[in-house]
Amino acid sequence: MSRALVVIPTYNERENIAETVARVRAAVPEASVVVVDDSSPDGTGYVAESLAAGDDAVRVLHRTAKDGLGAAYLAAFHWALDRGHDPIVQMDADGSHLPEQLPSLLAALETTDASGRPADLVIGSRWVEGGRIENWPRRREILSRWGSAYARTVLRLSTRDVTAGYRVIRASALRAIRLDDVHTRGYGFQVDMLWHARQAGLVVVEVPITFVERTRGRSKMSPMIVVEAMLKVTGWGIAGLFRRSPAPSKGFVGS
Ligand SMILES: Nc1nc2c(ncn2[C@@H]2O[C@H](COP(=O)(O)OP(=O)(O)OP(=O)(O)O)[C@@H](O)[C@H]2O)c(=O)[nH]1
Ligand SMILES: [Mg+2]
Repeated sequence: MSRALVVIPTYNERENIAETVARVRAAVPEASVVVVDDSSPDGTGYVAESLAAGDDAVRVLHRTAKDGLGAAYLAAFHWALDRGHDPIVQMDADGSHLPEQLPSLLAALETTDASGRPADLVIGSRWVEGGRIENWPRRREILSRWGSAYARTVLRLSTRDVTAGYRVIRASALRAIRLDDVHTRGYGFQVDMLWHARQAGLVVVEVPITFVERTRGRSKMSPMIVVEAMLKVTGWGIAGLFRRSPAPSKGFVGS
């Protein structure tokens, strides 16, 4: 039987991982959890193992070195598909994505677009009506909004929040996306997935979330990660001009 799987990538999240996993288990007890840890020097992997030891629904994937968020997710996606999980949830470990909002994201998979097709991919969105951010400096908000607008325009996406990391995706949609073609390892991975979703003609729905900036642990965001994402988006946009691609999927906002 298929079972929802919540994937939580971690790098140095020792102070956050136990609370995040506990809140996920409480909010969606029917879902399994996998923590994907890149041998965090702070011992996050050991903390995750102790959580797994006390709960059959929690597993840990240990990777040998820090290899980026995208690489961690791709490994977890293959792992999830091999085990028949459906749907698959992407969630940060640092408390930014509220586990309590996951039931509404999962429910939004059932919303249909104008032609009656159910959603393949649900985005927990900061930039649709009802979306909120807590504790972000103004310049961080401007950078994120501007980055989303740039990628949306260049890639002709209809999604408002293209870098959002809180997502639910059907197993069938992961199979429809050629994961071997997704090469972005850093922050641009989320945009890369949307770009592939668009090319696969998937139905994308956005649900407003409240995003809470981390209060513990350190961000892994860096100027280099932003630059990598911008350059990649520009490259995909130029490549897209020379390729016939399907009409933009009509993104819509669920309740
Ligand atoms: N496995 C793995 N996880 C990572 C890696 N880089 C980041 N993460 C995790 O991915 C999630 C998002 O990373 P953050 O550092 O919070 O990035 P962010 O949300 O863009 O930045 P902040 O808003 O400043 O927190 C967190 O759970 C991180 O621990 C990585 O290389 N490998
Ligand atoms: Mg974060």
